[in-house]
Amino acid sequence: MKYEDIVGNIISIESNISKTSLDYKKNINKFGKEKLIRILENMIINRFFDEEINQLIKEGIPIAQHPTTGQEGSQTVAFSLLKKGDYAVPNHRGWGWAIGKGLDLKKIMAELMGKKTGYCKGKGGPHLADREHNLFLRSGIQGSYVSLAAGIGLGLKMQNTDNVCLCLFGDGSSNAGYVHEGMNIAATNKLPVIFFCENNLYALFTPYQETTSVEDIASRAVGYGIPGYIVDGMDALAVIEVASNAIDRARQGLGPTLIESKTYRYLGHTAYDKFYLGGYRTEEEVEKWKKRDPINNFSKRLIETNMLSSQDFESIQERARKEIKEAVEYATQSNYPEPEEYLEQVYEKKEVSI
Ligand SMILES: Cc1ncc(C[n+]2csc(CCOP(=O)(O)OP(=O)(O)O)c2C)c(N)n1
Ligand SMILES: [Mg+2]
Repeated sequence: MKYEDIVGNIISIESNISKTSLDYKKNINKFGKEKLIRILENMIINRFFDEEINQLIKEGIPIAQHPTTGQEGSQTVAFSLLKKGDYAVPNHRGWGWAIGKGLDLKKIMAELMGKKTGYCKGKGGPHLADREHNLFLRSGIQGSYVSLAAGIGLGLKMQNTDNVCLCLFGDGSSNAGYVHEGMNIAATNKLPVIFFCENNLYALFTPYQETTSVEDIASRAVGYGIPGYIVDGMDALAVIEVASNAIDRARQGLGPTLIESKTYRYLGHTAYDKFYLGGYRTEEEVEKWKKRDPINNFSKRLIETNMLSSQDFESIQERARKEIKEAVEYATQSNYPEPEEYLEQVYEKKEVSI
């Protein structure tokens, strides 16, 4: 605001909220059968992959797992919209970002089991990364990756490409200091970054209201001067619409968008969380969210509009189960790295003159 406008006045600042209702039929036609079915496939693979890992853990195979079950309409969908050259910056929650970005299930599973056939030769475990798909590493420092995404965005802008960077973070992590730094830098420099916040109402065992002062994280976009959207994360079609627009905007050099996807994890914070049902959340609350299941919702809409038949839906599920079984076999049969290989890829070998 210009100084002259302030003199003699008190200025109040308000953010306006507007609602646009979704035209499902129009959107289904706009995005087309092939794309929508591929996204549904990813969501189903993600759900079964989670189930399989939970089962492996029960059988005594140690895998660090933060289940995505319930959130497939959210992160899995958003990452499925990226091109191969786009950058993906994930958080700790689940594998929807890896599956959406098109990584190979066999190599994901091998990495999670610490095998040398995995994406990081078994040394990353859940901290997956892959150069070929421009999947940045899954960091353990909550929120830090938001400023890393801004750095990637700056790199992309300097390279003058039309690739974008999609960054995932949770409601709890949204309160870390470097989230503000990253968003401010991205907004100021119009960097091609999409900030995708999954608000699943809990950070570990703490309800959202106890950690966050605002009702909607998306409202913070106003403070950065960028567009902010709240979207139903249980509704794949709504996420496709909002995330596609934000990706297009970033590709066109118009800068970042903050998306808050309201979603819910059906299971615990990790596979070892024993309190997620009836502990820090009521069974009624969990059941209420399950009624809006993202896979049921999306497949129903596709069947209603004749994009998908019930038989096709069955065969997608069969294929997903088969692929996951093959991934487990591949990972189980693969070897662990040799002791002498553990320090490889840690330091670069270089001649130095002193
Ligand atoms: C800087 C930092 N603080 C604390 C933790 C411990 N921690 C791991 S997951 C988590 C909760 C994250 O919650 P949220 O961002 O809402 O994501 P969600 O797990 O709900 O997907 C916390 C606090 C951490 N990993 N890093
Ligand atoms: Mg959360």
